[in-house]
Amino acid sequence: MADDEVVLLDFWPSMFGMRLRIALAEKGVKYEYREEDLLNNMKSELLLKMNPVHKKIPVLIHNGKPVCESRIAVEYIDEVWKEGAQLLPSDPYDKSQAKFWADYIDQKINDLAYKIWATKGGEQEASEKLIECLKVLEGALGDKPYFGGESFGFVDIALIGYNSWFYTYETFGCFNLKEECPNLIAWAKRCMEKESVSKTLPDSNKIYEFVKSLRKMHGIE
Ligand code: GS8
Repeated sequence: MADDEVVLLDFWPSMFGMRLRIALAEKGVKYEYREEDLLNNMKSELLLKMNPVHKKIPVLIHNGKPVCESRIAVEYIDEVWKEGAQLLPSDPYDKSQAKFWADYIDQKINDLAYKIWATKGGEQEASEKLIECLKVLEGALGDKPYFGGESFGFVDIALIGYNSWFYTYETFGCFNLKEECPNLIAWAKRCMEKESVSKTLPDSNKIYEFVKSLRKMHGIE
């Protein structure tokens, strides 16, 4: 796989993009990172060509061929680069469970989180619902160090990018996740000890400042 050409179309605050960055780091894959200017809605020709259906980042381009949708791309990375950490379990049942929880994350978290920071008025209800979902995830984690058990994997990758956004949700939603979900926060801290994660996730304050500027742009503040 040494001659592979790997390009990632991404946008720095994206928790979806972070998934691919972490997965590629876990596998030790070298790639070219290309930042899309989504803030000014200036999508590159390459992005429009590689993801003509959704026109969204992240897109993994492997030897000229695009893989869209972050969960699908993480699974692809796991299958193509067998060296490095295994991200999805081989056991069919365990794999189904990992996919179930990653799907739960995508069905629930982002929409609620968006309502917290991008709207005025609905923050409290969305915050309560988000905390409920995070508690469900905390239950799924149980006493294990990572969602899949002893090693960092697919569900951890699906969720951990949100850790850089939690401070923003807490600030605009007026809640404290360490009080609400202490085990989940301990899990996030554990994940942050991994280089693939700590080197990928932007600083929480940088996300907060970014969100404040978005709110200004959209006339929320
Ligand atoms: C979501 C990607 C996405 O929302 C995935 O890859 O998992 N289900 C997809 N990408 C956003 C940026 S992150 O919020 C995006 O590219 N938005 C541009 C647009 O909507 O035009």
